[in-house]
Amino acid sequence: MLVDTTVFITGATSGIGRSCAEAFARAGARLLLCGRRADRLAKLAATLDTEVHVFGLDVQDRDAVSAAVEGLDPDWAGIDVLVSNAGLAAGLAPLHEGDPEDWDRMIDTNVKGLLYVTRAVVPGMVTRGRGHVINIGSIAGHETYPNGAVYCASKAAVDRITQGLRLDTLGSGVRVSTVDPGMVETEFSVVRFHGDAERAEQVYQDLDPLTPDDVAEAVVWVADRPSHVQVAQVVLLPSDQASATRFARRG
Ligand code: NDP
Ligand code: 8X3
Repeated sequence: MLVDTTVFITGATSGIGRSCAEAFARAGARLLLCGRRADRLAKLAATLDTEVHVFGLDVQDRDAVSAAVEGLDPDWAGIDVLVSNAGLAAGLAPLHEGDPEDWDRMIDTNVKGLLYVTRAVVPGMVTRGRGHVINIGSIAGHETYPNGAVYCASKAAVDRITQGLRLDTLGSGVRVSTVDPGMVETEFSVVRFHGDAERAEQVYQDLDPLTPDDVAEAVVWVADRPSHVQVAQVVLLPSDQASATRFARRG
């Protein structure tokens, strides 16, 4: 059912977004891919056996987001599926000691960036009477963990925005879903720890985290349900994780 559908994935240069691009390409979809590191997108596109259009985009830049979507060639403008994946954690610190620059990056990307992309893409879906928005939330949107208040708040916001969009588009033919993973081994922790790869590696030590391909498989499954089926939410955890804070480590 995904053959020849147009799928727009934000944050496709790495991790879950990149795996989603590969999985949707295997399912026969045509892909619009963005992220800030445009060089990586060009390399990825060359490996995908489908029609791909890539463009550099910082989702924090509201004007750039609307210009990018409005400027799409008519052949690409009919977006069927939006995967709002671009996001990050920055820092892991008690709230009263946190760096406001980190807070700004998380809120500007995970919350405001997702809103800007939603605002740019969804009106076209409503006009066409069909479309599917799949937001990438997190277990962190369901529970707060120590030192992660702002990241968790940003993902709780994604959950509420998803619910709100589902209510506001009810009856329009647009479906709205979230896929909320637990721990996935990607560049996420390197980014969170500002490039400290050694510290990032410790996050995934002595347990089996999800892979970005595991999450992509769930996203494609959500997108591939018959049109009368709307998967509201998928919470996907590694078997070694029971909640945002409880892990089975075999150290
Ligand atoms: P990665 O760091 O591997 O990938 C993040 C992606 O987001 C990159 O492609 C990055 O591209 C893009 N991105 C970040 N900021 C921006 C921006 N301002 N504009 C455009 N693109 C941006 O991490 P993940 O794959 O793990 O993260 C993807 C999503 O999954 C995030 O929303 C994250 O919160 C969520 N998530 C991750 C989990 C995990 O354990 N890894 C668990 C639950 C949810 P570029 O830097 O090139 O712009
Ligand atoms: C990212 C995973 O471990 O920070 O959402 O909850 S975690």
